[in-house]
Amino acid sequence: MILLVSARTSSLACRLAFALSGLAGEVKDLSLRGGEHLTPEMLALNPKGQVPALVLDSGETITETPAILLAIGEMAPDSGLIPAEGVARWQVMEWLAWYAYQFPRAFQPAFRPAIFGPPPAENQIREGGLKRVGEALEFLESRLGARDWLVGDALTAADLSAAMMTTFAGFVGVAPPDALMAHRKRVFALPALAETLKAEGFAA
Ligand SMILES: N[C@@H](CCC(=O)N[C@@H](CS)C(=O)NCC(=O)O)C(=O)O
Repeated sequence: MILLVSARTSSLACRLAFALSGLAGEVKDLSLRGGEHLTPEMLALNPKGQVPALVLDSGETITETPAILLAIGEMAPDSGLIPAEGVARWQVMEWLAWYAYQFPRAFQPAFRPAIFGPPPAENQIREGGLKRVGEALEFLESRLGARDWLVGDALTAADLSAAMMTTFAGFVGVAPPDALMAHRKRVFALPALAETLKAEGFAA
């Protein structure tokens, strides 16, 4: 199994999940700037030309963060990343669907306003994105409350996508609320993540 990623991009949550899962396989870190995700070999594995992508031993490729997190969680049931059944499982899926909707609509205009409109509109587009980043963080904070984890009393895949949003907020200059910083610290402190976080360029 191979997980295709690129450091400090939206493949982070899947990379963290892979590290926590203990699954055997390779993590391949591609340079997006260098176009390594767009070579014929990589496009054959993932015609979307994006990371993350999970190439299974069968040769099939799974893309899209929620689907990859679900696959990793189900292949490693003891990790607790995806609860086995019931309300907790549905709530984790709810968070992953929320992430998949909110992340691009908030962060893409914040990071790359030019793809949404001509130069005169860029600042307004960026501002709109930054506002939505702030709103998404506030919502996350309100649902986390005083708890350690978003669903139940242990870490799930929902916490990884949330920690990624907190991290990316910092990249675009939006200060996350204290509770989310503490939540991300909790995630990043997991010993099983140390090597991955180092490879992603996050200080220990
Ligand atoms: N919906 C996808 C989005 C993945 C995505 O946007 N990947 C970006 C990195 S942040 C990418 O690979 N971009 C390559 C490119 O645009 O050439 C997911 O959630 O997995």
